[in-house]
Order: sequence, then C-alpha cells, then structure tokens
Amino acid sequence: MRLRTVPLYDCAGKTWRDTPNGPVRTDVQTLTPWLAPVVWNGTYNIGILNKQYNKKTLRIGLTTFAMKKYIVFLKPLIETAEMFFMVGHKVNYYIFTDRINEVPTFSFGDGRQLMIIQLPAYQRWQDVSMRRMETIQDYSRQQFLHEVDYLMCVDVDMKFTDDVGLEIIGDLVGSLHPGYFKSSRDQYPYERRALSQAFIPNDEGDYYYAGGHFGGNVQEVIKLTNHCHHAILADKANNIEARWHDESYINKYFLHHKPTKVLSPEYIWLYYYGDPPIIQRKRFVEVPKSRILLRY
Ligand code: 4GW
Ligand code: MN
Repeated sequence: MRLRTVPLYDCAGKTWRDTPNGPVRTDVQTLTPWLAPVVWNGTYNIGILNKQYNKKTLRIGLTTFAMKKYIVFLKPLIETAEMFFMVGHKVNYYIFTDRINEVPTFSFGDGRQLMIIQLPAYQRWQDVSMRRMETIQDYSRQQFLHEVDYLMCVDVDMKFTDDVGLEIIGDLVGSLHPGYFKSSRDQYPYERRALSQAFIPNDEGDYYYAGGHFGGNVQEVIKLTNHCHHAILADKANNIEARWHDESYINKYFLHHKPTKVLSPEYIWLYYYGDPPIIQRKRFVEVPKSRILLRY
C-alpha cells in the first residue's frame, strides 16, 4: 500500500505537518530527560493550543527593563510584539525605566496595554542587569500576581520577527542560549568558582540557558527571581560576582528546579551565531547594538 502523504498546513507563511501523532522534529532534541517539551518549530499545533486555552481569561505579562540609553530599544520591541507576541491574547507590558518621559506612545490591540514603572538608575551596568531579579520579584508579589497569570521576562535589546504564542506557556520556562545548544556540558560558560552561589561543577548541568528570556506562572517567577536575587546578595557579601551575572544565577536555579518547558533558540536568537538551517524560524532576535554608543 502506498503511504498517504501527510497534509501540510500553512502557519504564518511556514509549513508544518498536522497529524494526530507527529511527526516531530528528528534533527533536534524535543524532550528533556525530565520529560519537559523543548519547543521547536514543527513540534506543536498552535490551533489546538489556542482552542485549549480560554482567551478571555488568560492574561500574559511581558516584563522588560529599558534603563538609561537602552530606552532606544523599547520602540522596536513593543511595536514588533504587537505584530507577533501573543496576538489575540490579553497582554500587559511592564516597562521598567528611569526615563519615563522618553517612553514613546504606541497603539495596542484589544486587551493589551503598557504600564510604566519608574526605577532609579544603578551606576554599574552589571547592577542594572542583576537588579532585574530583585525588581521582578518585588513587583510580581505586589502587582503582577494580581494582574496576569504568566510572565515572560525579556531583554529589551530584542525584537520579534515571527510568531510567539501559547506554545511558550508553562509553569517554569527557560530558553536555550543560541551559542551552546550543541555544546557539551563542560563547554557551557557556567560559573566554575566553587565560592560562588552560581557554581556548577563540570559534571553537572543540563543546558546553558539564556538570561534574556525566561518566565512561567507568576508564583514560579517569584521563586526564581527571589532565589537569584539572594544568591547575588550572598556573593556580593563575599565580593564575588558570577561570570555572566544574572544569567549564571538563572542557570544554577534551573539545575535544581528543572523548567517544565524549554524554549529552543528560535526564541532568543543572536546574529553572531549566523543562519543555521536547524533554526527554521527566528522569532525573537537581538537588535545589534553599537557598544561604543551604549556602553559606559
Ligand atoms: C554596558 O555598558 C551595559 S549597559 C550593559 C548593559 C546595560 C544595560 C542593560 C543598560 O544600560 N540598560 C538596561 O536597561 N539594561 C537591561 O539589561 C536591558 O533590559 C538589557 O537588555 C538587559 C541586559 O543587558 P544586555 O542586553 O546589554 O546584555 P547582553 O549583551 O548579554 O544581551
Ligand atoms: Mn541583550
């Protein structure tokens, strides 16, 4: 008997196979050893996911920090989020900035809004980056917990270039760093000094996760950010700062609190890593920044 051709359906200009039980991607790992899905193009059916969730009640928060000169990244991030991020769903954008007067005006889809939260600017950029943990934890307890169900916390120097939808929703969500998804664990740039709270020995660790895209339900985000914030403080008291700042602490957290969903590097792509065919859709990509202009 001839094999029936599997019908191809169109999904935002891309094709994927819509069959009841697969096929899933065979060129990438789609399940972690603790049985959490790794989300790649072709591994899910967005139509089923959209039917499964109740659009009227689901509320999603997106947090980002646009401190000091990084305020220039806000416009492309939000404008592209309106085109690609959780389209058709309720979204609250939470923008932390010290430059509230420089926040542009946007037009939003139904049920979508932006809230500005003013912060004092920290002098050291490492502190700007690391204090995100403390701040997200703080505002999640006070505010986000009462306003949204899930939070995604992202770098601001990024833009959406393809759909990001309900496939990323999970209780605790991490993203694979684009530079290390093919590396072995001893090559991951984990913090290797035993003195640091972020220390991971050579023979431990599952993946190298990106610091610029994590999330989950608000309770889980509170646990993660609270844990990382306190690890950062403990290290500070010992005059030590982990190699990749907040990213190192997030990696340590995920070692002992496994994500329930892992996003492929489609969800945080950096141009430095080129254009490999394994990345079928680049959904959330870095906006190149002039270090000379922005670093201080
Ligand atoms: C060096 O001078 C700086 S400034 C490094 C980070 C800086 C920075 C970062 C900033 O001045 N303002 C700011 O809001 N941030 C936030 O931290 C912003 O959300 C940014 O995306 C995040 C992480 O910094 P980054 O994107 O520069 O880090 P990488 O290069 O690792 O993506
Ligand atoms: Mn960044």
